[in-house]
Amino acid sequence: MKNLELAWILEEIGDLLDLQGENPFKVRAYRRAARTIELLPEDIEAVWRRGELGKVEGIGKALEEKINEWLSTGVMTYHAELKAQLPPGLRELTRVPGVGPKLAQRLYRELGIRNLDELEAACREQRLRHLKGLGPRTEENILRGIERLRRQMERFPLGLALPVAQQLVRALAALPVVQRVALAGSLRRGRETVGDVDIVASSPDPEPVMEAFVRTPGVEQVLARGDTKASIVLRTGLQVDLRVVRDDQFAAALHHFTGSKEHNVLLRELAQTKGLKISEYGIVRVDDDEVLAVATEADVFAAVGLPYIPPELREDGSEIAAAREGRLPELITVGDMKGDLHVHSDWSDGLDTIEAMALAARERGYEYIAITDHSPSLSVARGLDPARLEEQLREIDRLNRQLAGIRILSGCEVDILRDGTLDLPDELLARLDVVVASVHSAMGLDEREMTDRIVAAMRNPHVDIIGHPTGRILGRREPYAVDMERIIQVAAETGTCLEINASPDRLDLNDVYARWAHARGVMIVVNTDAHSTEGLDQMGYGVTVARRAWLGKADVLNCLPWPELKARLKDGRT
Ligand code: DGT
Ligand code: CA
Ligand code: CA
Ligand code: ZN
Repeated sequence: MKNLELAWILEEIGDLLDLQGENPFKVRAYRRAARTIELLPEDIEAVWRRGELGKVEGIGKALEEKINEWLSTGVMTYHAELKAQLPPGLRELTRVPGVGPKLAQRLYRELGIRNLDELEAACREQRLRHLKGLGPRTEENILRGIERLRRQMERFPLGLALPVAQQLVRALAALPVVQRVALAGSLRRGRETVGDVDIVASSPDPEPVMEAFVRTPGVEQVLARGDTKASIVLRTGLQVDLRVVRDDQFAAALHHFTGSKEHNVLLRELAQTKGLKISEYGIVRVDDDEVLAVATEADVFAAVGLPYIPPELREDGSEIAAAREGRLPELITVGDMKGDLHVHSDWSDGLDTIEAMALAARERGYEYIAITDHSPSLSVARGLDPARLEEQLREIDRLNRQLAGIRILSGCEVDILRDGTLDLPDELLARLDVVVASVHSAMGLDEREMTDRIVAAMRNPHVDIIGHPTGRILGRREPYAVDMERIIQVAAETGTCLEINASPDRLDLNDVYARWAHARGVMIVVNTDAHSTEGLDQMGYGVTVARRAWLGKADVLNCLPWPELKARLKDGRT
C-alpha cells in the first residue's frame, strides 16, 4: 500500500504552503486529504486503477491529477517544485512549540534561519530579541522547545513504525530466495518508541534480498549495503536495518538482534557457566568447538536450560532470573480479549453507528462491547446530555433484542470536571453497565489538585474505570502532573480499574505503571477508545503494553466473560 507515503507527501505540501503564507483553505484541503488517504481502508492504487480517485472524499480535480501523476511516474511535480522553493530544514522549525509557520517564515526572511541548528544558535546569540514582537522570553521558550523536540525526534512511536515495518517484512517474505524473515529489535519487544527498525531474514543468496531492500519505495538514503547487512532511511526519517543470514543461523541471529542488550549480556553469562558460547551466529560448545543446532529461538533458550522467554519480557534481565525460577507469567494475547469497554459511536465524536460498532466487535470474536460516548461538557466532541443518553439507552436495548452473537453494554466516558465531580447525575450513571471517567480539560492543574480530582472520581460508587490515566499523547503532550502512586493505591482501595488505552498515540497507562498497578492489586482493562470500526483493530497495541507489564489474562478485566465481568463492576457488587 502506498497510502501512507502519499499521505505523507500531501501533509508536507500542506506544511510548505503554510510556510509560504498560502490561503489557509488550500492548506487545510491538503491536510484533510492526507488524513483521509491515511485512514482509507483500501489501497489507493487500487482505487486509482478503477478510475475512482475522484470519488474519495476531499480529492478534487486538481488533486486527482497530481495523484495520477505520482502513481504513474513516481514523481509529483508540484510537490517537488514547492520543496525546491524553501530550504529543507524550514519545515522542522514549525515543529518547535511556539513557532508557527508565520514566525518560521519571518525567521527565515529576516534572520536567514534555515533549520533547527541555526535557530538554536540564533537564540543563544540573543538575536531573536531584536525582531519586532519578540523578546528574551521567546528565545528561552524556543530553546526549551528545541530541546524537547530533539528528544522526541530521536525515537519513533511504535504506532508509526510497526505498520511500515510489517509491510517491509511482507515484501521480503514474498521474495522467492527468502526462507524466513522476522522483525527484531525494540519493535519486536513492543517498546512504545523505537530508535530504528531491525529485520532479520534467512536466504541462501543474500544479494537479491539486499537489492530488493534498498529499492523499497520511500527510501531516501542507503546508509550501508554489505553482503549480510544493509541500512536504509525512509523519507519519514525512520531507519531500517536488515541482516540476512543462512537459515541455520536464523534463530540465533533473531535472538541476538531482538535484544535487549541487557538480556543478551545476561544470557551469555549464563551460557558461559554451562560451557557454551552464544553469539549472533549460533551456539558453540567451548570444549570441542561443536556448533549446536538451533532451529528456533526456543532452542536457544533450551540450550541454557531455560523456557522460552517472550520478546516483550526481554528487557532489563530480571526475566532471566524469573525464567530460571519458573516464575514467568503466561502472557495475555489478543485472542484472550472478550470485548472492548471504551469505544465511541456517531452519537458523540465517533464515525460509525452503534450497530456498526457492535457488528465489527462480533466480527472480531468479541462477546461484548461497551458504547462509551462523551458526556455533555465535552461539547467539541458532541457529548451526550442526560436526555440523549436516555435515548441512547433505548437504542441499545432495541439493538440488543435485534442482534445475535454480541452484547452491547451501555456506558459513557464521563468527564472528570476540575473539582473532581462528574458531569452526569449519579442516578443516570447507576443505570449504565460501564462507566469510564476521564480527564479532558484543565490539564494544567498542579499535582496535588490533579491527584485529588481523579481520586474523587474513583470514590464515586459508579465509576468503574479511569480512562487514559496520565493524559499523555506520545510525542505531543507530556502526562499531566499526577501522583500515580496515590492513584494506584486508591484504585486498589475502591476497586476501580485503570485503563491501558490502546490507541497508539496514547498507550496510557504505560508498561511500567501497568505493572506497578497490577502488583498492588489493581485490575487493568485494555481498551481501544475506538472512534470507528477500524479503531477496534488497535487492541494489539494495548495488549503489547499489557504483555510488557507481565500481565496474564486473569489480570485484565475485559478477558472475563460477561457474567464474571458484571460481578467485578462496582454496581454489580452491591
Ligand atoms: P532501539 O533501536 O534503540 O529502539 O533499541 P534496539 O534494542 O532495537 O537496539 P538496536 O537497534 O541498537 O540493536 C538491536 C539489537 O541488537 C539489540 O536489542 C541487541 C542487539 N545488540 C546491538 N548491539 C549490541 C551489543 O553491543 N551487545 C549485545 N549483546 N547486543 C547488541
Ligand atoms: Ca532497533
Ligand atoms: Ca538497529
Ligand atoms: Zn474516549
